[in-house]
Amino acid sequence: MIRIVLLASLAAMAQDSDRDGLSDRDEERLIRQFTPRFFISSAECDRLPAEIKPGLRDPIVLERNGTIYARAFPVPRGVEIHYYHLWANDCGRMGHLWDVEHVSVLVENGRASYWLAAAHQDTVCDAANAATARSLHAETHGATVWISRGKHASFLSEKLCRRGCGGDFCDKPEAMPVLRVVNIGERGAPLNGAEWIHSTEWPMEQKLVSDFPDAVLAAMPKKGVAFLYPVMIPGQSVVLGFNAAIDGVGTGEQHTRRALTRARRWVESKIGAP
Ligand SMILES: [Ca+2]
Ligand SMILES: [Ca+2]
Repeated sequence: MIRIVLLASLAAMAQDSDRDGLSDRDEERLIRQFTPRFFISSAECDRLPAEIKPGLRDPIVLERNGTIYARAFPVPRGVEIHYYHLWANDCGRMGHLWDVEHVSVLVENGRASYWLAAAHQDTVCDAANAATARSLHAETHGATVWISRGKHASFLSEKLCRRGCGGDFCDKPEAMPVLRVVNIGERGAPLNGAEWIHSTEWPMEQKLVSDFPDAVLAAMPKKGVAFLYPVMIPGQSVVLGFNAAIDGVGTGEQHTRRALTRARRWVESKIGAP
């Protein structure tokens, strides 16, 4: 009997429900250990990240209650963890339904090595910012992340929170309560009812890729927090002058994707493709 119980508990420890090679137990431990500390504006117009109704193909908001969704998966250098804050509305200027935002961390040998905060991802205003975990003093626990009011871009430094084409503000920051962190599993095996990761109503599925390919690691700042694609900044300074590009995010999709592709090709020509 004892042996049967022991084998059962060992099997539970090794269980890998989302079939990515990382046990449920390790995923849960790492997700909990590295959950960031989020700050939002006290004037935030969409209140808190949303809890999404489980088990449905398309997202439906259950409540705006500070639920964070996470994903942990093995990569050649260790384990990558994504923390998604899903907002029912982008309520900045020219807002829109659904706002899928995230922060990532690369964990190597049990310690965080790099943090990356996505901001206006895949738009001309892309302000992805990154840092070594050491420079953030966040090697063994979550980094501090500022979320811009209404637009919900993520920043690893409060000071950088104005560069997403001038539409980001991290004013009157206050600690955001996190109700729970839910593991969404993987693309082929969603967990906890996260079938909505495949929905075409929001850009969730395309974010289920690694944020730390070799080209990104090569562009990482040695010290402090920096924008990951400095090539974007000259273009952003132009649109910052008109203070309007942020309004076009999500509407001029073809244009922004072409611009992003051109910019990424430039980066890759300098530092090598991923
Ligand atoms: Ca797993
Ligand atoms: Ca996983």
